[in-house]
Amino acid sequence: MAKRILVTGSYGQIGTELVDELRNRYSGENVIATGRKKPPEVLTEDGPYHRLDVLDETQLHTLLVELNVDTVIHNASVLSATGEKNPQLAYRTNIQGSFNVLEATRALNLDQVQIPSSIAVFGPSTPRENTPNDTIMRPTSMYGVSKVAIELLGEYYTKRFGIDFRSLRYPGIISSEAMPGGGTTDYAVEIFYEALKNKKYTCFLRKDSMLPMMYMPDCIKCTIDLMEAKEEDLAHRSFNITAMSFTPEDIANEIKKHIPEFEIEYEPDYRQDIADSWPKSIDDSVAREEWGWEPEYDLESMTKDMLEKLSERLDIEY
Ligand code: AKB
Repeated sequence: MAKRILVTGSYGQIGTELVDELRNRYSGENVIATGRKKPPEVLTEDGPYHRLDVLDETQLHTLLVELNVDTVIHNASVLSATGEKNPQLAYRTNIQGSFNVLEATRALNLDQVQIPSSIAVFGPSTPRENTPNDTIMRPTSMYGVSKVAIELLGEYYTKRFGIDFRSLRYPGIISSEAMPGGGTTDYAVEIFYEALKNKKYTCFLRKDSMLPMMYMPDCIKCTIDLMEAKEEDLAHRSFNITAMSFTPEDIANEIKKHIPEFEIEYEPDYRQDIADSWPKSIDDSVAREEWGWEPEYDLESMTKDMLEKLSERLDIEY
């Protein structure tokens, strides 16, 4: 049966490419892009776009009913760095917004809801290497606190009301289309733009800050694979996922293989504290076992592809 999928945060870093791939698979009219702003043209070309503020419960319920939606992917979120600057905004957008989406899923008896989580659910007391799926979650950032709340609320709603809630703990996502906004891992995208445009980059993290990362094609794949997984195969509802781990120095060295004159400097700011509280590497064996997760890109293949795609889009040779 064809799904009717509503995506919030559809013009964000993940939303833009997710909507495009979902429309390829489920046809344009079955994938409803939403957001609070006027959308970029690409989101209105092949399917519907509706303005939606998930903090407005009436508007949310009305849209879900009128458009006959059965699945929601709720991507709208304030990320870690913005969340530290404005914790109140992160609380409202992430916790209240997700609560409204869970409540709508329950009240309207929708088939499934997927709300992203993050490696930010972990904190300084979590084992930082090969962090297991089920371990200590005591984050010290507002973003992390909001993501733990989302996971726990979603799992509570599944147990208490029988809704089908699913969640992926995204690592840093690297992409060549929409820019990320307000995250701690954003450096891993900015570095490519600066390498191509200016051949140098000043990184806001220390050179040895190791973090888990993933290239966008793998991010889209795991999001859709989890959505399509059979519910009876899932013993968990929230999953660690990763594809690679690297430091700013590692990625700079990889870029230098293609752009030898590229230079990097390090000026750590407040985002360093956030990065220092997160895992260096992630154990995603639970996702591999329960729904067959397997990433395709590593640091080398991601860097090569990013530079090719971005240089074409920006029309800069290297
Ligand atoms: C961020 O840096 O805030 C996000 C994340 C890891 O969830 N990219």
